[in-house]
Amino acid sequence: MGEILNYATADELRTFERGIAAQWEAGELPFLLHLSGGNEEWLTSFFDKINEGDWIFSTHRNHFHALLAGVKPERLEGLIRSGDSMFVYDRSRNFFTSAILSGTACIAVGVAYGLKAKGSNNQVWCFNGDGGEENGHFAEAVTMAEGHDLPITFIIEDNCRSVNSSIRERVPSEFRLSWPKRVIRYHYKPVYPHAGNGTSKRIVFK
Ligand SMILES: Cc1ncc(C[n+]2csc(CCOP(=O)(O)OP(=O)(O)O)c2C)c(N)n1
Ligand SMILES: [Mg+2]
Repeated sequence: MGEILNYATADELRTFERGIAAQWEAGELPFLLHLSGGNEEWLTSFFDKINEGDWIFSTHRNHFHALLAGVKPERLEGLIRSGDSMFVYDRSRNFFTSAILSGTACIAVGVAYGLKAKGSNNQVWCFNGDGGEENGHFAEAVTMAEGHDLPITFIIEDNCRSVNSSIRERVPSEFRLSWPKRVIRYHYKPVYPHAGNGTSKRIVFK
C-alpha cells in the first residue's frame, strides 16, 4: 500500500470553512453553495485509511473531502469564489464531485471495475449524503460493487437532513434499506444551514 493521503487537520478544515462562511455572510458569494462542518474529526481520522492514488468521489458538499484529498486550498477557494463550489474536480488528485445526489456512485463503480481489471492496489471511496442514499442509482451502484466484489467503499454522511427534512419525515422506518458492509454510515450534527445563495449582490448565470 502507498502513502496515506490526508492533507488537512480538523483545525485547518474548520478555519478554511469559517473563512468561506465569512465571505458568504458578507454577501461576496452570491451563489448556491454548501458549507461543510461538524464532521471534521470523523473525516480526518477516516482519511488515514485512504492512500495516495486512491480515487475519491464526493457530493455537492465537498469542501472538506477536497481539502483532505489534496486539492490546494487556494484553488478550492478560487473555485468557490467563482460559483463553482459544486463543481470541484482535480484529475491530479483523482478527485471528482457531482451536484446530482449520488451522481458519482455509478461512475465510481466503473472506476473500481477498471482498477480491479488492471490488478491495481488502489481503491475507490464514494461519499454520499443520507438524502443521496435514497436514490435508486445508489442502490444499483452498491449492487454492482457487491456482485463483482469491487474495491470500493461507500460512505453515507448522515446529518439526518435532506435540505430541511429529516430521515424520519422522509422515509418510514420499515422501508429503510440495509446495506452490505462496504457501505459505511456515520452521523454528524451539521453546523451550517443546508445551503446559501449569498445576499445576491449580483447573480451570475454561466
Ligand atoms: C437527484 C437529485 N435530486 C434532488 C437534488 C436537489 N438537492 C440538492 S442537495 C439536496 C439534499 C441532499 O441531502 P443529503 O444527500 O443528505 O446531503 P446533505 O446536504 O445533507 O449533506 C437535494 C434534495 C439533487 N441535487 N439531485
Ligand atoms: Mg443529509
